Amino acid sequence: MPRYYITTAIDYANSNPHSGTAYEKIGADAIARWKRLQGYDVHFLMGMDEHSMNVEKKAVAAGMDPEAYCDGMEPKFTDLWKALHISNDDFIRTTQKRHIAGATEFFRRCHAKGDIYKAKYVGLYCVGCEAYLKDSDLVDGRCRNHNTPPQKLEEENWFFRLSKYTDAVRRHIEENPEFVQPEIRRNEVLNVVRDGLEDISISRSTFKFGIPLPCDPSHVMYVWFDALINYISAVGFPDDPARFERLWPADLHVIGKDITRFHCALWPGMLLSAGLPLPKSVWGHGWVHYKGQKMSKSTGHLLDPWDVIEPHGADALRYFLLREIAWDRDGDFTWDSFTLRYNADLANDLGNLLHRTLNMMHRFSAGTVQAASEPDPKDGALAAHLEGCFDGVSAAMDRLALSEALERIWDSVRRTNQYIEENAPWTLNKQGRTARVQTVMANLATAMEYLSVLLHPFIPQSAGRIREQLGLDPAPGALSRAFVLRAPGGKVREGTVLFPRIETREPKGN
Ligand code: ME8
Repeated sequence: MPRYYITTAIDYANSNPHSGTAYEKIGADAIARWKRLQGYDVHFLMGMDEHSMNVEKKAVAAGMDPEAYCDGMEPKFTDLWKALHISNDDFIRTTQKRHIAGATEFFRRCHAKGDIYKAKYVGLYCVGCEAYLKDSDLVDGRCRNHNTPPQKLEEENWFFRLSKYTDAVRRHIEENPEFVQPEIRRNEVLNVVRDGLEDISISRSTFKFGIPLPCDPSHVMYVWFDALINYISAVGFPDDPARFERLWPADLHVIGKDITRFHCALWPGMLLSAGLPLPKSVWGHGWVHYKGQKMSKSTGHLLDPWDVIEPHGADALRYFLLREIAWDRDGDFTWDSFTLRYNADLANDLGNLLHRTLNMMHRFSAGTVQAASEPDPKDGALAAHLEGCFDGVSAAMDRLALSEALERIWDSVRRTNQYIEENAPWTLNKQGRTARVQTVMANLATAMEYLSVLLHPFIPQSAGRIREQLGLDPAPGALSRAFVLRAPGGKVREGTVLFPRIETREPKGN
């Protein structure tokens, strides 16, 4: 079985996850689930990034030891990921032994290669970015990403000779178009790399919460140098070479657009220095805005995912974010657009389709799938449409066009509703055309099953409920293009409402 190793960014432990960080995990989950359906042996990694100045600050303010503070933060992430049905296989924390061992060994290799040296550095540091800023990163003297003034830092630090890898990284990006995606991110990174990469300070002596450098334990490792290594320390580097060999290089790092440079310039430079292969692909997704404004941890303008999940279910949030915000660009969450999409797509198109199908199965077909003994060209047209949908979804998923894949599926949901209208089983029933009614019902039950498999990566819980109501195992069936009519005899259940219609209801205090 071919393997597929997918990762997301590991979130800073200093604040709760929000709908932007959740969007990333949901998108990666849809990809992981799709790959599993395709038969890949998927390994899906997520985690928490702990050795940051902001984490230490928060812990000190709370009068806590930073690691104990992080222990308390872990469930804020893992509980949410569970509630969202994120199917990660592993969750790494950068304070874990396996990671510390990996980061220490990695550092040693770069040091042995002659790529680490000590020097004095004076620069403007943004704690939000955990990075020194260049003039081009500033707008009116403030960080472009965080709108906060940077701190002037003067330190004698250990540096990583990233400049040495400028040409190799540039060539790699130029020669491997899939390495940085989407195109807009690739162009941004290429501009940065073509300007020349500068050596980067990778240690701190002013702060203690971090991994001590093996060559100088009075310094701790810079949080980005430390954090990027999670992708390999989680899969056996350096202590389990067989596992590492099997899983590395990763097939896909899913990250937000603000951290593409770290993943596509620094990380490849680090890996080249350590003599390790580069990941196959990095996808820098866009931003989720909230009510037209960028979400911000510092101002608290955030959409709390629980405000959607608690009243409306995880799939409502998953569906909205994946459908409304194309995976390669920014998009906005407003309560009005959420309500519109939920009612139109989930409650009306999909919920009604299931409800009508099950209702008619009970009224006209004794709740059982009967033989399709009176076929009609309309059935072939529906089957052809669904098989076309399969091709469209597969092609979109190959390009990681998640929203487009959903668009294709909904096209088929509506087409299946249209099949009901054009066959009008209630009229056929009145006319006593039992064989034809049962044929239509068999086609409908098959279409719903077919759609449930395609829906699984995006709305896994609802796809499972659809299958249960159809009398099937809730786990998704095999992914197969062929529309093969269900064998007679299967029983369906009474329909329950999958997505009750909602009124716009913005939670108080938002
Ligand atoms: O950057 N919309 O952690 P983080 C979409 N620890 N994505 C968003 C977003 C938004 N509004 N806000 C944040 C870090 N993200 C580092 C990563 S990886 C080795 C280290 C994304 O908690 C962001 O781009 O600030 C990043 O990919 C992820 O959420 C975690 O952000």
